[in-house]
Amino acid sequence: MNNDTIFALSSAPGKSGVAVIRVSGDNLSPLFGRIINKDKFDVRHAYFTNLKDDNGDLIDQCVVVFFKGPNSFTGTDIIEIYSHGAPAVIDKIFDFLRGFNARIATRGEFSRRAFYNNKMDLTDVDGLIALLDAQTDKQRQSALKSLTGNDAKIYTNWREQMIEISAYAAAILDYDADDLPVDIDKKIINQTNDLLNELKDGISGYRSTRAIRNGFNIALVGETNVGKSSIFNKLVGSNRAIVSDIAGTTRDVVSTQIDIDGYLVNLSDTAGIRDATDEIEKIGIERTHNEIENADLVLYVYTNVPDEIKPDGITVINKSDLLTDTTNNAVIYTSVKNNTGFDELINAIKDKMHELMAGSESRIAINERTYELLNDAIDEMESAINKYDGNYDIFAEHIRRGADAIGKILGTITTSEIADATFSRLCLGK
Ligand SMILES: Nc1nc2c(ncn2[C@@H]2O[C@H](COP(=O)(O)OP(=O)(O)OP(=O)(O)O)[C@@H](O)[C@H]2O)c(=O)[nH]1
Ligand SMILES: [Mg+2]
Repeated sequence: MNNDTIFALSSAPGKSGVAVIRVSGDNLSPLFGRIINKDKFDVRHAYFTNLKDDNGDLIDQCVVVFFKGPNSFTGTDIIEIYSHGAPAVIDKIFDFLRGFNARIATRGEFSRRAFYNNKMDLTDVDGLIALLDAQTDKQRQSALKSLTGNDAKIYTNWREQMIEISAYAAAILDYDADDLPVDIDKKIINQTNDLLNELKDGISGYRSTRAIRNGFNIALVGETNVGKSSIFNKLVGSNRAIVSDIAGTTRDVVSTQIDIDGYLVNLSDTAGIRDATDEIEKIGIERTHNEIENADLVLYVYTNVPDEIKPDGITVINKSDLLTDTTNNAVIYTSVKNNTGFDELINAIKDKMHELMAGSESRIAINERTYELLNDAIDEMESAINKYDGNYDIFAEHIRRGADAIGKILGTITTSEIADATFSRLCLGK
């Protein structure tokens, strides 16, 4: 691994009180000595310095810290420079660093170094990506769990068990029964079954993890003019969607993100469903149907209690100010006009979200990448068990392939495409 000297702005670009510039490389002691103008210094110690260019002109007053590899984020030497957060200062410091043969880092290059220097595995990187994107508290918690190695521990344990099982299976082929533990074949099959159940349990949290990471999709659906857009605006807290008494006002999906109870929610207002003759409205209604399919939760809006209440989703009876009977417990009555029923509606949404999340306090956080690989591992283990006919050769091969799939999740077994795809999702300076 070539650890040439790279640098990047680690804080957000633009004007700020303090900017953080990170430098990574194999031997940064001379550079650090030059920055603080001292031959000897302590690691992990904050030094105040008047940073000067080669002409002796002051660049900025900075605080700098030296982290000696391998005890650093990347495993290489790292210098952190805290300067004033002005674009002109940052540019000048970048120029200064270029003078020391350093180059600007590519996207995700710091984390890539951490990965190749065994400071992070790919599940940690997934966690870091998710943490940097976290908008809500639940997202922060879930990401931190991955980032701090919770997932890696579980995957590593699964992989080790698979390697052990395949090693035993191979031993059955190679050794006399007398030399092997009693009932070894039964034990292998039992352990494989137990492990398979654990993996299935882990993957079952995917839907909720996805909902936490990407947001919970909630769609407002119903006939025209029942007040979907009015409810949408009420929940969002601003007049995002057009409201009018003309049926068929909303013709396209209007979506926005809101925070309900710490969960990120992608709320969509849709075109009212009716037998439209207008071409554009027809397309809008088609989109409504797509939105229902993608939704984790549908709010069905009416102005009267329907004959049939859909068991999934929440049934909302809006314009309750026009009703005399508002006593049906299976529905939520709202009135945008009188501003009533919205606490009940929000509570019902929270309950539904918690229902969906229940049992999903899954042990691992799963994203699209890990979901596919975990599925591969499950398929291989199922094949191993289903195709087992006393022949351990094929059995062991399936388990080995399962272990490889888990190895790919961790990045222990890695193709550069997997790593590249992961790191390119990070920003500069990470
Ligand atoms: N009385 C009463 N009128 C309401 C209420 N909510 C909405 N309205 C009115 O009903 C009309 C339709 O509201 P919208 O929010 O545009 O209805 P929509 O379901 O989005 O309609 P489409 O986009 O055409 O499908 C508007 O004139 C609103 O002011 C309510 O709670 N009570
Ligand atoms: Mg509308």
